[in-house]
Formats: sequence, structure tokens, C-alpha cells
Amino acid sequence: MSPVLTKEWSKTAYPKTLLYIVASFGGLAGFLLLASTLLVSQPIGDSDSSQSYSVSDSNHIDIVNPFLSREKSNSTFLAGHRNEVNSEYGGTKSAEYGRGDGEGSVIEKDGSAKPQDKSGTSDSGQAESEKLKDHLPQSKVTQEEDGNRSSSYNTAFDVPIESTKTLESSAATTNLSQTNGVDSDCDLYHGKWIYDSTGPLYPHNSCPVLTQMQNCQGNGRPDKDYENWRWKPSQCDLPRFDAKKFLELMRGKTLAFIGDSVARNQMESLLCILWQVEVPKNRGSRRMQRYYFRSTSTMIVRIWSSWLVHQTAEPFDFAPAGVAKLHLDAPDEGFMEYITGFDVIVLSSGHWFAKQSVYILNNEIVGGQLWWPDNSREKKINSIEAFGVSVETILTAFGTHPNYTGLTIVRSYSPDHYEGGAWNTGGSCTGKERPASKGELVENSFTKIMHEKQVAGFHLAIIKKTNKSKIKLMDITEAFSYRHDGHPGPYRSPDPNKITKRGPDGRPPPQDCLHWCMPGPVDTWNELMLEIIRREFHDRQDTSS
Ligand SMILES: *[C@@H]1O[C@H](CO)[C@@H](O)[C@H](O)[C@H]1NC(C)=O
Ligand SMILES: *[C@@H]1O[C@H](CO)[C@@H](O)[C@H](O)[C@H]1NC(C)=O
Ligand SMILES: *[C@@H]1O[C@H](CO)[C@@H](O)[C@H](O)[C@H]1NC(C)=O
Ligand SMILES: *[C@@H]1O[C@H](CO)[C@@H](O)[C@H](O)[C@H]1NC(C)=O
Ligand SMILES: CC(=O)N[C@H]1CO[C@H](CO)[C@@H](O)[C@@H]1O
Repeated sequence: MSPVLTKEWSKTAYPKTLLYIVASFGGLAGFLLLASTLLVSQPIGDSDSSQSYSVSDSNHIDIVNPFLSREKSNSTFLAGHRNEVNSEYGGTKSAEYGRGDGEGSVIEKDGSAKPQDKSGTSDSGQAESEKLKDHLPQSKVTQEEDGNRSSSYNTAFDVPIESTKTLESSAATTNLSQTNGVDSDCDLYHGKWIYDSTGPLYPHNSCPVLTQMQNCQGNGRPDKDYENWRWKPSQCDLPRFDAKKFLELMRGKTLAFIGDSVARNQMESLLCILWQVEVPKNRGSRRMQRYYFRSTSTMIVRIWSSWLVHQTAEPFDFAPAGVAKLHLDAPDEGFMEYITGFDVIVLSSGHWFAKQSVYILNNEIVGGQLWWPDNSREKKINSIEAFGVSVETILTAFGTHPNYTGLTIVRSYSPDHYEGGAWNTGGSCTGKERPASKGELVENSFTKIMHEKQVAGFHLAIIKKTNKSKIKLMDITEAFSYRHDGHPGPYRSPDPNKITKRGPDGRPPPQDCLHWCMPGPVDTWNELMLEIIRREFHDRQDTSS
């Protein structure tokens, strides 16, 4: 733990953070207008409205992620929800609340851990799947909460907004002489998806670490084309992942995925790709998964952190025990103590900001998500702004750490595709078998603003960076907004009796339109990551020689 660092940091960072919050209210004015227009026909303050945009008494807006339960400020509800939140962490003691996705074991300070598992496989995947259930659309909840709602009420999330940006916008000006190979200046994030019958980087049944919920073929998904689209940046080609080259680049180095279940998604994709050339040794503990590739002494690590910032469970001011308190101005010490041992860190966060928590800045409660006991109190920030602050906090902590010299890759907000509604109101990605075409693309306002806040937080942290570390944004949000076909949808379990078709009333089956099938488009993240690492290490060699 590094309490000293944390304190120092929060002192210096707070004033700018506050300015940022104040400034961002201006930017939200447009959204507020849009939101009020959309809500004209809906009773404000109705519990339903928090599913879309709710305009609160204080003229702040809350935009709640559509696939999580709706806000209720009722103490009896909270009592129930608290249990739900606790069970999500596998009944860990309150002192460990929210730590290590329920994987509570201790790890040595240097990040080493005793080998747990002789084979390459890990059983923690299953345990974690249980914890993650709450994060996933669940049929039980769907029935309870979705009893009588038409899918149309939630159209606020799916307002087709004429997009002036097109995926191929920069293609027209492409310098054709540069289309071969990878140009180190080429923008990797604008381009298009092209069909490539070469097939995926690994078969779904070749990889023991692949979480069953994302094993779409293994769960009976009938179509397969979603595995065969390559991302083609407008001005260059993104090379197919070369496992040997990756291991060589990472010789003697450690790469850590830190964050939520989407971080796990990417880490497993990477492991499955590497598994094709070498079976790693599992050196993980429950707190930190670690896979070691002997040929090049490369370590791949994963640490769970839902929000990436410091969280506490004890009562704080008017917030009782149980509900998670997020200290938005302090990084999560659960991984800060290890970062100097990492050469590359890939961060993943965002979706948990739609879940219940209390926001604390500078020792003051400034907001709450799915928790606010007293509407006469003013929320100073909403969940989206809280996300932006958390990004700035964590990246500033990395960028000003005296001993961290690694490369930090911030994977931008991963779009979900509950189209036509929310996860529990008829939103669906069922039956999507191809990437969306430009005309089909439906802009998701929530994804858009989460992405904006994240990018803003990233830029603020870059300005404050003092050390030698590098921070890069892997900006996948736009490219992946086209991949409504890449999620498990209803194929998230091997249960042969699961419902996979719409009911007679048109209601779609319970489904996961947030995580990504493996193999599938998520493998592209690792191709992008490899390219970022290649460029970075290449540049470092250039400057040091
Ligand atoms: C709020 O709690 C009271 C009991 O304290 C209960 O009677 C009421 O139905 C609850 N309201 C909602 C919306 O859950
Ligand atoms: C569903 O809503 C309709 C109209 O609002 C109402 O008449 C009906 O009783 C509701 N059904 C249930 C099961 O709540
Ligand atoms: C295209 O790229 C080539 C080689 O990098 C360069 O010499 C040329 O000036 C570029 N042309 C344009 C129009 O940018
Ligand atoms: C940085 O490294 C120095 C020298 O090894 C050490 O004394 C110091 O505690 C480290 N600081 C942090 C925050 O890890
Ligand atoms: C190499 C380098 O520039 N290290 C600096 C990183 O930032 C800290 C302060 O946050 C400096 O003390 C280091 O000198």
C-alpha cells in the first residue's frame, strides 16, 4: 500500500479536478436540452426515467447505463441491494469489500505468488463468473423488472442521430503509397471492417482459460462470420497478431491487465492467441492471475479493479456501511503497489459507474449512483463525470509516480449493443450476424458521453505527467460501435435449453450484448495493443541508440 503517495497526489490534483468538473457542466448543457426534449412525454422523477435521462430537481442530469437496475432511493430497497452487492463479491468480509472480485487471497508484496494450479488452467474463472452474474443481463431480473414494459419507452438511448462522422471519412485522403505495411504514424482507429476468410487466431476449443460465457461457438451460436472480419485502418494495414513476435517484443517483461470484466475478456483473448504457440505456466493467486511464458520469460498478469479508484466500505458522513464509497481522487491501492513491476499496463473501466456507489472527492460526498437518500441534497457530480474524474486520477497517479516507467494503454470505453431498448427493456443484439453498415449504425448517446469524459480525463492526466512513463489511448470505441454482431447475445451459456429466439410477443431472450465472443472482434484489441507496444519499444530503441 502507498498511503503517502495517495495523499500527496490528491492534494495537488484536486483543484484542477474541480475546475474540470465545473467546466464539464457547460458541456452537458446540450445534453440536458436533448434529454428534456426526449422526456417531454415522460413523468420526471418516475422510476423509469432513470433508465434514460432523468432531470433532477437541481437541474443536473443522470444518465444511467441501460443494462443495470434502475435507481430507487428507498431505504428498504437499499437494504436489499446491499446484500446483492455483498453477494456479488462472494461474501468476502466487509473489510475486503470490492477487493479482487471476490478472490480474496493474499499475494506477496513483489507481486509473486505461489503456483496454485499445476495445469495451465485456472478455476478462478468459474468463481468469477458467479460474481459477474450481477453485471450481466439475467433472466431472473429481466422477468422481475421487465414485467410490463414496452421496449419503446427507452428510445432515448437509441435516438438515431445523423452521424456526420463516417468510418471511412479519412479514406478519401489516404496516401495510397503508404497502404502497405504499418506506418508508425498511421491512425489505427479510423477505418473499416473488411471480411477476411483466413479465420480466427485460435479455435474456441483450444484454450482452457476462455470463460464459458464468451465461448460463443462452444455455447451453440450457429453463425460464425463474426469471427472473420478484420479491422482495416484507412491509411495502413493492421497486421494479424504474430504470437512469436509479441513474445519476443515482451522478452523479460510483464504485461498487466487491470480493471473490470472487459479487461478479463481482452486478457483471455491474448492468452488464447499465445496458447497456440506456447502453453504458459499458471503462477497466479486468487488476487492476481499470472501466466508465465518460459520461452521469453514473459508474464501476463490480471488484477481486478471495478472502478480503478480507492474504495471503502465503512460508513462515511451520511453514507452507511455496505454501499461502496469511491474516492475519486485516489487510485486503487490494490494495484498501485505493484505497478513498478509492470512494463505494460492495459486499463479497462467504465461500465461499473452505472452500478451502485457513492462518490467522494476531497473527503466530501459529491454524488451517488443508485444511492441517494435525500433528494433535498444536491449531487455535485453524476456517474459520467465521476468516470471522467476517475480516469484522470488513475492516469495522473501513473504519470507522476516516481518509479513507474512503463507503458500505460487506456482502452477506451467498450460499446455495448442493447439496441432498441435497455438490457431489461427489450434491448437486443440477437440475430446480428454482420457488422453494422454506416447506414445502420445507431449512435448510443451514453457510450458517446462516457467516451468523451474518458478522453478528457486522459488529456488532463497527460498534461500533469512528470515521469518517464508513457500513456497511450487505444481508442476503439468508434470502430467497435459497428460490431453489434460480436457479442454473445443469448449464447452466453452451454445450457442446451436456453432461450435463443424472440418470444411470440417479440420479446428478445436474456442476453449479453456487452462482453465479446472469443474468438471474435475482441482479438483485434490485442492486434492494436501489439502495434502500440511495437511502436513504443521501437521508438525507445531509436531514441536510445
Ligand atoms: C419504500 O419503502 C416503504 C417502506 O419503508 C415501502 O412501503 C414503499 O413501498 C417503498 N417504495 C418503493 C418505491 O419501493
Ligand atoms: C401492463 O400495463 C398495462 C397498461 O399500462 C396495464 O393495463 C396492465 O395491467 C399491466 N400489466 C401488468 C402485468 O402489470
Ligand atoms: C505520400 O507518401 C509518400 C511517402 O511517404 C510521400 O513522399 C508523399 O509526399 C505523400 N503524398 C501525400 C499527398 O501526402
Ligand atoms: C521509489 O523508489 C525508491 C528507491 O528505490 C523508494 O525508496 C521509494 O519508496 C519508491 N517510491 C514509491 C512510491 O514506490
Ligand atoms: C525520470 C523522471 O522524470 N522521473 C520523475 C517522475 O516524476 C516524479 C515526480 O512525480 C519525479 O520526482 C521524478 O524525477
